[in-house]
Amino acid sequence: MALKTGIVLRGVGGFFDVRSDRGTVIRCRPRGRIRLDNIVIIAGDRVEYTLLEDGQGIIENILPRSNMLTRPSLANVEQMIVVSACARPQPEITLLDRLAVLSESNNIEPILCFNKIDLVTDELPLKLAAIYKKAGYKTLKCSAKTGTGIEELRALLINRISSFTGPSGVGKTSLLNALMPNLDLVTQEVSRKTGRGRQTTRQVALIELAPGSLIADTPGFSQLQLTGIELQDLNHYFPEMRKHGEGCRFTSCLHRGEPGCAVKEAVEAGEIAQSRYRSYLILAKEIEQTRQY
Ligand SMILES: Nc1nc2c(ncn2[C@@H]2O[C@H](COP(=O)(O)OP(=O)(O)OP(=O)(O)O)[C@@H](O)[C@H]2O)c(=O)[nH]1
Ligand SMILES: [Mg+2]
Ligand SMILES: [Zn+2]
Repeated sequence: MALKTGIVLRGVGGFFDVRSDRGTVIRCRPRGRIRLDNIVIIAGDRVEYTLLEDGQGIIENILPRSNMLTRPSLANVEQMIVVSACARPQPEITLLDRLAVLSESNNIEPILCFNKIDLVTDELPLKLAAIYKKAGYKTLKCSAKTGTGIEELRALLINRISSFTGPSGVGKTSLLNALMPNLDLVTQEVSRKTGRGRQTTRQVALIELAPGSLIADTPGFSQLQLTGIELQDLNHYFPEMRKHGEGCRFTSCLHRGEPGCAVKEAVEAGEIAQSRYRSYLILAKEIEQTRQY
């Protein structure tokens, strides 16, 4: 029987919903051999399957992944929408930078999305958005509540596999609902007591926004130790350091006090934001410390 290809949208108790290349969703189970080999199938996987007469499918092979994120598991993501809230909860800058680095190091384009723009009462969140724009990222200011920026967001998602990520309560699921009002996914108010989200989304699933445009709603990636990143590579995952670092006296410059450091000069001249440089130093230290084991 001829093999067909598709993308795994979600796992459901031993079964997988696979989006065929023609756009239909086929309920599949893996061939026994796959289970015996302990191969784990995750959302985003491109698979080959055979179609049975009853309309269900058997997954025969998993095609090589271009990348894989863990906790939650997600494969073949092309861009990461890093969502933060302008308020409720307050933006966590180091976390944003960490998520941006995590995407860049996995060859995923980060897009910095500042949601809840309707709650803005002072300039701080807007300044924050400007910092990321200047650093070289695509940025977006939006409100899932009023609809501001939603069409702009939609345009960025066309024909790509994207994932929402960011802390609990920033409005990832709400943005998906705003993009697709028929979806009606569950969201929950941020706790008044702690000011934090309630970890409402617990599973990762890919949702089809339009033919060929898939988006994952996630509970946020919790495994955020930057495992697998070498200290000397870290600065390449900060676009503005990549750029300014070309002017450093030493090609191996880590921008931590070496003489003739163009990055340090750019920080002092206000060309690179202090907060970004601080995050770089924090993450660099973390990598050094984990390496000592
Ligand atoms: N004012 C305002 N509230 C928003 C906006 N977007 C989301 N919210 C509210 O923020 C709360 C949390 O939204 P969710 O969409 O559940 O957040 P989430 O990021 O999916 O959270 P987790 O699933 O826990 O990771 C809900 O009460 C939403 O109604 C917005 O643009 N403006
Ligand atoms: Mg959610
Ligand atoms: Zn330098």
